[in-house]
Amino acid sequence: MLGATIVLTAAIAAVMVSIHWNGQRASTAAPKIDELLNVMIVISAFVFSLVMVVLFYALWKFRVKPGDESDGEPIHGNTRLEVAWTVIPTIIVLFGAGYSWAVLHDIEKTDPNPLTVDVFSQQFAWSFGYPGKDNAYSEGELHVPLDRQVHFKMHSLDVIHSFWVPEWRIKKDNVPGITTTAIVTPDRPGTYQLICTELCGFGHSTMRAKVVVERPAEFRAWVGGLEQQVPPPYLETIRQDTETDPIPVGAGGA
Ligand SMILES: [Cu+2]
Repeated sequence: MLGATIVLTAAIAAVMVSIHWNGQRASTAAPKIDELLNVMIVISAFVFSLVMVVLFYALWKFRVKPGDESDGEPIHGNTRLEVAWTVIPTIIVLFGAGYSWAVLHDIEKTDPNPLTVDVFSQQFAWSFGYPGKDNAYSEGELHVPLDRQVHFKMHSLDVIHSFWVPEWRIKKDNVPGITTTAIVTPDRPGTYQLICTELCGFGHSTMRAKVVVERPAEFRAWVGGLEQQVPPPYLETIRQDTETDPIPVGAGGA
């Protein structure tokens, strides 16, 4: 049975691991998260295979013979089996928790010179505030510099939304009344899509924004060309929620 379980695990895991579930990798966290996902896929494939093999073995081996109307044997527990099916899953879950914690700790390490960008979410749109006295502001389009850690400060103006750029692998809820932070270091230039992944109302599926990762000089020029400023009620949201970064774009080497 162990042989069949291992063969089935290998077959399922080979297919599942070869699929690129979240597209290209475009942040420093992406390879670490993919590795974590692959390990979890192998563990899940093993558990699934074990259950299937035991199930089908039992169906085949203990199938009632035609004409057999007798009762099954009375069974009153099996201590060894019960200890095993408690201890082994506990070890698997604790391993998964420890490994996930280590990856999270690693990808959320703060760089000495991060850029802070405010993210405003509302039904059904995204807008962004960039650091500096003028609070440059963009709607529906987010630009960030390449190879610099960005701290996204999330502010929801109504219900819970969720910030997700699949290629960065990072996902973070935007919760009204509090500020949540997502830490991302984009390491691949290009255009991506920011997607809301929290069912937030009628227009949820259309709640997207364009994301552009570009060289620092291009980023500075783009922010410099923004004409809008963060609307005062939004600034109030930031003040109520938490701090904002007073350092202008460019001053910190963006
Ligand atoms: Cu939504």
